[in-house]
Amino acid sequence: TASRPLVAGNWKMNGLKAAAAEFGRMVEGYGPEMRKKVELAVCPPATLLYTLSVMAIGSRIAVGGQDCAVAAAGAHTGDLSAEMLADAGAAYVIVGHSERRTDHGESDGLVRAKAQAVLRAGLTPIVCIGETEAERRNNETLAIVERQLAGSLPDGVGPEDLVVAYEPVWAIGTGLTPSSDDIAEVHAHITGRLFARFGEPGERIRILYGGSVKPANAKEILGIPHVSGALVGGASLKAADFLSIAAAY
Ligand code: G2H
Repeated sequence: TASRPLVAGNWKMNGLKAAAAEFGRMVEGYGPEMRKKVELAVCPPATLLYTLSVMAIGSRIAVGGQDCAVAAAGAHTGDLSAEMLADAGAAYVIVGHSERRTDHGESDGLVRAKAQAVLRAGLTPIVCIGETEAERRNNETLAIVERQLAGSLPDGVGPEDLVVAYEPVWAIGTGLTPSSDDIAEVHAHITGRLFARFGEPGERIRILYGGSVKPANAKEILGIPHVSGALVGGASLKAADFLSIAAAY
């Protein structure tokens, strides 16, 4: 439920069948004590989604997709709908990851349509936003984040419906992270915008931090006010690292 923080792994385009063994170690390591404190989710490539969702039965690690199409079905060769991801066992779908925005030119409007598709399928979108290095240098971070939020989030959502992930583009996969003060400033700003748009429930929408989260910095980052979890890329591929990040709670 939305009351616990969420640590979500984004495997990106990594993971062959053998990676299921790593997921098995995550399932084993996610014991009752950890479950009380933190929700875990893993977003593998879609080819592994069904396999992992079957392995996850009973463990309560959620699985999710990394993207989806806007339409529910039809003539869209190569695309996967949110309904298909739901059918394969997904509970979450990441939308608007910066790699999608960059590699596939996804606009805020398209990301919003995808988030709506995820909601239509009964799943929870994890909507990603974040500034580039140039935008950070020009002191545009808060303005960019505000614009992306306004354009990418569907209307009428609350803390049970949707998760926001703040991922500064320059911190993704680079080993660089903003200072804790900078993360705190952006998360407080996002919280304020969510309150302005959705009222009091908006303030309880979980806001994950993403970008080079690893066991060594998890405790500090997850302790920052208004950070209600993490979206973890590279460090989510190994069960030991992923569980050690979750253990920061
Ligand atoms: C940011 C993150 C996961 P990493 O993209 O979404 O990746 O943790 O490898 O920086």
